[in-house]
Amino acid sequence: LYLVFFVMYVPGDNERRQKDSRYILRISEAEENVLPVIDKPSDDGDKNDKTFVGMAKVDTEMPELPFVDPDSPGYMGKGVEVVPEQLSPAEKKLYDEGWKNNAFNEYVSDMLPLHRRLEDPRDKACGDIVYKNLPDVSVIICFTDESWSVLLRSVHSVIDQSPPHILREIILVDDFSEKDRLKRPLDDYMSTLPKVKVIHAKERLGLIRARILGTEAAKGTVLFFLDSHIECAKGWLEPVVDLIGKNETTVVTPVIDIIDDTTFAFKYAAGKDTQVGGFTLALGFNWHVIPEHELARRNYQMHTPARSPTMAGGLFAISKKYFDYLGRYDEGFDIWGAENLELSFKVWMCGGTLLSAPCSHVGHIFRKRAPYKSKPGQWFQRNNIRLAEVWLDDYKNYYYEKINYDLGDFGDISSRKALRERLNCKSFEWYIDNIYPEIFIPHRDGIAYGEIRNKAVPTCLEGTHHGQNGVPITTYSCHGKRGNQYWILTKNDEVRREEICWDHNPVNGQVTMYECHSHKGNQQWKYTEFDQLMHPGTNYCLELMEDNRKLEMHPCQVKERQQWVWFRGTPP
Ligand code: UD2
Ligand code: MN
Repeated sequence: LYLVFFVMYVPGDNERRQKDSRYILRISEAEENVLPVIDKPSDDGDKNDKTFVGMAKVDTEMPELPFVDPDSPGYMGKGVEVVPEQLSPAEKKLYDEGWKNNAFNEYVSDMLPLHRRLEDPRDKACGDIVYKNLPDVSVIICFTDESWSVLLRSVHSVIDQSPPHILREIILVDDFSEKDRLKRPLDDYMSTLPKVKVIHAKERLGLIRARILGTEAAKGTVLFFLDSHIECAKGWLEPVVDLIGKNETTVVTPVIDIIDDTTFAFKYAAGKDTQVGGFTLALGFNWHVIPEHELARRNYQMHTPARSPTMAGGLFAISKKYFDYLGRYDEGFDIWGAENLELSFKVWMCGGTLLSAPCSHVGHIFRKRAPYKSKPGQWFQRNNIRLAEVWLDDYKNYYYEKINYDLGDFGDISSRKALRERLNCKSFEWYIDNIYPEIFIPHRDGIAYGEIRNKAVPTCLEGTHHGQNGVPITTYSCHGKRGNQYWILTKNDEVRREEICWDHNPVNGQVTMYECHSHKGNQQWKYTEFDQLMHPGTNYCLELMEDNRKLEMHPCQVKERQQWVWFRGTPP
């Protein structure tokens, strides 16, 4: 394919031709499994390069979609409300079992057509872009005991929404499911779809090793990994594959929209194409708004691919050759977790680029709990320790402190360390400084640490979040145990704990706990020379009311009820 690419290359200006043909030649000369050194900087995909005519002849023909009744439930991505109290006892039983087995509403999924139609979620500008660098793709979907209707809808949505000449195959890796339906009946069903192959693992591999098994069978130039509870929207494939076609060391994620776990409404999370992946030093993945420097680099165009420090993990594409070069995943990772950060760190530290393609949308069912039998705590922590040991350098200590240095037996990591050495990857510090400078690092970014005590009454400010934005802060007797009374005042004028910040609600004046957005505004706080906690947006200060419990925002005055002191001030 690269050879075709080379032959069909139409020269642009001289200098560029020289650079690019050298790059292409090196790739075509490459030995198996050894990626050539690519001295061309990673393509950020912001130039819509018209000098390429592409690798394969562009055939924009799409498969003909089967008829779907506009009156069918969930049509155009609409949600379906089912009131369990109104179901017959037999149906209610199905409804409950659906939730129990899947941690989403399988009962509703079973009502929806397998080829349901969705709205086109993309930014208008996306529809006009012509993608020309389109190598063929192996889609890899791993699953364990997935819901039948959800799995089938995932597979059909891939086939229905992909140009056939790009989609080479879909590899379904059954990670040792117990449900009988996912054995013979699944094989029979899929045998009617020529591009779909099913591989049954002989033991439970966990999603990480299951993906590796799928990779080994894959024949496409690009691997596109998907979870088994997704729906692809119109035009999902080309914007992603094109970026890899242009540069083999670019790894790309689609925008992940939300399929509601209860109603199956497809929600084009408008905010999601303004966000990229981040993480905390406690090794939690999170989303964060695209920082100003990146908005500027993209000329404030929302349809331009955005650099993303990390990926959520489930939905992304990578060149097969590059995935092999990067050592795929740590095969010592069990069941679930940490592989998304491992690959993200590796891509950036070892010379690649991770981009989010705003014109590509795939919906995913986000669950509130994992449906797996064993406890996530055990394997997840062990995976994280392996990750920290190999990639985090001294930064690993933040995570280790969090788990009280309880490292246990995390197995042999020498081959992973050797990989990092062999690929000559940069330091974690380089990654933080250059790729994710927005990350919150307590000792670097804090000014004051500890509990916040009122001067009039020895009561402390307390706040919880637990995944819920907008919970007001309260007061409680000081307990001196950090926890929910531990606060950090930052150089960026925030009062925060990890990723949660004080947020001033303009409607009722309450101070609430909210995910930090780092854009000041309602999360900006000044600690004044009179020890007041002042919100510059309103010029009001936090005051302890006469009942010694309630908190309110009031015009600033120098009085003890508006004075607060930071105690026991050490960084975490
Ligand atoms: C997210 C990712 C997921 C993975 C995980 C961290 C998204 C949308 N999802 O969690 O892909 O990166 O973070 O590891 O970014 N599975 C198996 N064998 C197992 C366990 C799971 O095959 O032992 C399958 C499972 O059926 C599913 C996929 O792996 O298709 C991901 O699992 P998940 O949906 O529970 O993970 P999720 O979305 O919570
Ligand atoms: Mn998932």
